Order: sequence, then structure tokens, then C-alpha cells
Amino acid sequence: MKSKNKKHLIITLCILVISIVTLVFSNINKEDEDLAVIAEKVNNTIIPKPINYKEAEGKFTLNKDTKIYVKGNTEEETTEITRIAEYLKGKLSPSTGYEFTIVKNEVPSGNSIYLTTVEGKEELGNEGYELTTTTDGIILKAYKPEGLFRGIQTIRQLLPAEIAKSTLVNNVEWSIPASTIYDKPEYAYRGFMIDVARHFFPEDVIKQQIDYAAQYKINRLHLHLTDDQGWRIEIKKYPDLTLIGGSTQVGGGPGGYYTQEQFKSIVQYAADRYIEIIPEVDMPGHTNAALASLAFLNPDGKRKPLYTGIDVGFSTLMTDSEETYEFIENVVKEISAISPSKYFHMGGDEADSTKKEDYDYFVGRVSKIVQKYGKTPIGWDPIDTAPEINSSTILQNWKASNEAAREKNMNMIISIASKAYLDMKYNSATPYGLNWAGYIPVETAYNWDPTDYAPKNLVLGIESPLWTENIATEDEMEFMIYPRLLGYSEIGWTPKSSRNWPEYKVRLERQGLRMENEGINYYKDKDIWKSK
Ligand code: TNX
Repeated sequence: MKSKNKKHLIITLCILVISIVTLVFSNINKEDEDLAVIAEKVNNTIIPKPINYKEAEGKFTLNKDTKIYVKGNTEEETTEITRIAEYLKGKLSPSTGYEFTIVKNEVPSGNSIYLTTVEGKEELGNEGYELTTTTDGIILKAYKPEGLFRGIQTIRQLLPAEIAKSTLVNNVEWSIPASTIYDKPEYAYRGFMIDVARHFFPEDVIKQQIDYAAQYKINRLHLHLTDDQGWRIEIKKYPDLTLIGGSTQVGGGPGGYYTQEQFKSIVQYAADRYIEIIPEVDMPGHTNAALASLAFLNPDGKRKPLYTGIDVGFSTLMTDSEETYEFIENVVKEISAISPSKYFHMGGDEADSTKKEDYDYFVGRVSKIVQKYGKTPIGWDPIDTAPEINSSTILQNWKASNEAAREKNMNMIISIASKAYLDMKYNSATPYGLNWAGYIPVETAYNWDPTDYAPKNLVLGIESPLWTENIATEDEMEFMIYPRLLGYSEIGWTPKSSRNWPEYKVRLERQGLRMENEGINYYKDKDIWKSK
């Protein structure tokens, strides 16, 4: 009796195990199949990949009479959507030669692109959108105008690659496959950073980079405005910061800086593309340019010499001097007044010449100054390890260590150097950049997820920083940023479960022509662009 029961139990267990295994395998197979179906269906061009794309019969073809209709829920919204329509027109007119008359508050009657927030679903959030293309025209619907701006980037990518040219192209059929797209981002923060301190890049270069990044639905640009080699933002109370501290750069070039008016102009240009500029003043280390400009910041009351090398970790502000904090407060106050972002980045990295207890005291105090001016502080690790730093500060995580931030429930921006650093070389043969965190080929840049480094509930999103110790020109900058930024944009936008390298690679290959037509100097990786 007893052994019969045992037998039964073993048989039942076996059946259970077999059923579970079968179930798991059939699901894996189903996922594979789904993937193959998706890869075939998606016309494989859109980056970042939308959550849901369904192709239908037919296509819509633009012609000289195609109009753009706009309608918001309020007059104010209609005005904002009109600006988005003008942006779209600016991107479609040069290559097509069509006029795209903008019509406000009327119901579209076919042959049109309709941009509207009327009946836009709240579940789409600020950035989501629904895009329906029929043989009659395009309807783009969003909950907020920002979602329409993200959606028009998808429209651009659905058109033939020649659309990206800035001169008239003949003999192209400007059509979009009939389709429906439902789309919204996985993460709210999808950023990149440019270090304008090591090498200075003028206003027009930054604006060009903002416009390029906007097409991949990037929504933050962090400007690393100060470092040992340069102070790049005018502070009216301390003109020497830019007169002296802005006068050179790595290798001894002429340097430069943004006047407050220029900074505001960059902020506005970015805001018109729904990109938020986040200013950084790095401290207490990385401060030689300030120490070279203002004598009172130095223990001996004398200005330091300017620095044009690429070492890190040798400079520090005096953490026990009230004059230091008065200086910081004045700087934070002036920048906060011209920076609408709710964030202020206070640096905090590589303070190797500051004793740990001084560092802790300093970052705790500065985080309070930043908050006094209505901003949320962001800091590089190890800022999270300072006792006074709590969940009201955001950690930008560049090394793998974020235990303190986890314990304190701090939100994080993931920028792990070995995956996300745009200044790391692609491989040993590519000419610019560094390799202290390893090489980052295009595949490595794509194949990771922020949840590899932090619990999802704490992740605000990702940022890929371009440090510029040996990036000196706009061409070099673009070579480092592109095509890796496309991968980062997809990591931030598309859920992990619908991302995979082989399928992404197909879309990326096709994006090459667009980047080329636009004039982006991207790295033409032989693994992706085989014939080039
Ligand atoms: C580390 S990342 C730095 C920067 C350098 C960069 C070069 C970080 C917070 N600090 O000062 O520019 O490496 O890759």
C-alpha cells in the first residue's frame, strides 16, 4: 500500500515536471515565432522601436497639396501644436519641395497629416502617441503636444530615407505604408551629455547636436559646463571665471564660453525640440578653472595656473571656507535663474584631493544650496555615500557601485562607463576617445539594460556621456556619438522584452542612409554596413 502511494506520487510529479517543461518550451518557441513575425512585419526602420506597429493594406503618398492640420484642446495647445507642425514642415519641405500648408482647428478632409491632442488617451502620458496611416492620410494623436513631437519623428522615419536630405530630391515616391502605431517610452529620462569644458563647443554646434538627437526621441541634454580645463558659463558676479577660466582648453586652444544669453538660446532651442538642458557645475574636484580665476577660492589666496592637460583628481575647493559656499550659492543662483530644468547637476566625481569626511560635508551642504533655489540635485557617484545625501538627490551612476543609493531609495540615472560612455573607443582601431573602461562596440552599447544595474523602480532612465579630453571637433564628436546614441535611445524607450540585437541591427543598417543624408559623420562599422 505504502509503496503504491509512493509510485503514484512519483508518476504525478513526473507528469507535472513534463507539463511545466513543455509549457516553458512552447512559450519560448512562441516568443521566437512572434519575433520572426514582428521582424518581418515591421518595416524595420524605426529607432527607437515602437511598442506596437501593425502594417495594413496600401499606403499614403505625400504630394504638393498635402496639408498639415492642427487642433488642441485649448487655443494655447493649438498654438503649441502649430509650432510642432512648423517643425515637421521644416523637415519635410526641403527634400520634397512641397509646401505643407498648416491649417488650424479644422477637420481634415483627406490628403493630410493631422496633429491633435483632442481625445488623446491619458494612458499615453506626456510622450506617448498613436499614429494611424491610411490611404487618405495620417492621424497623429497624443495626450500632450510633447507626444506629438515624439510622434512626428516616427513619421519622418516612415518616409523614404531621402526625406533626410536638405535639398530637393526628384523622382522619389514620398509614401508611408498604411499602419497603426501605439507607442510610449519605457523611461522618462533618455539623455546624453556633452563635456564642453575639456574642449569647448560653440552654441551652433550644440544646437546641431540637439536637433540630430531629437529625431531619436532623446529628451535630455546634460552640459558639463565646468572642469579643471575650463569654465564655460558666464557668471555675472564673477566675470573672471570666464575671462580667465574660459580662456583655454585641453591642449591649449582658445577655449570659449557661453554668455547667459547664448545659454538661454540653447535652452530655448532644446525646449522647442522637447529636450531639457541640465547644467552641471562639477565640484568639489574638477575645479581648477575656478581656482585659476578667483584668488579667494585658494588656501594661499593666490590664483592657480590654468590647466590644459587631461589628468583628473588634483583640484579641490576649500570645503571649510565660508567664502567657498558663498561663491557656490551665487553661481547656483545665477544659473538657476536662466535654467528652467528642475535639475541642477553638482558633479561630485573623482574628488581625489578632498578628504572623504570633507567631501561628505561639502556635498551635503551643496545639495541644500541647490534645493534652496528650487532644483533637484543630481550627482555622480560616490555622492550617494555621503550621510547627508538622501532620496531628494538623484544619483548619476557611472561606476557599478550604488549600494548606498539603493539603501536610501535614491532615484538613479544609469550611465555605467563600460556600457554607456560615448568617449570610449569602439575598438582599438578607431581613432578618437579613451579606453579606460574598455572598448564599446556598437553591439555592446546596445546589449544591456538599466535593470542590470539597479532595481527598476529606482531607475529614472539612462544617459550616455561624451567626455571630450581628446574629442576636439564636431566631426569627431559625431563619430563618437553616432551610431551608438541610437542604441541608447532604444534602451531608454523600448521595453527590454522587445529588444534584440539581430533585429535592431537590421533597422540600424537602414538608418545609415538617413544619417548620411542628414550629414551626420557616424562611425560606419563594417559589421553593420558591410558594403561601405
Ligand atoms: C571619468 S565619469 C570622469 C571624467 C572623465 C572621464 C573620461 C566621471 C564622472 N568622471 O572626468 O572625463 O572619466 O572618460
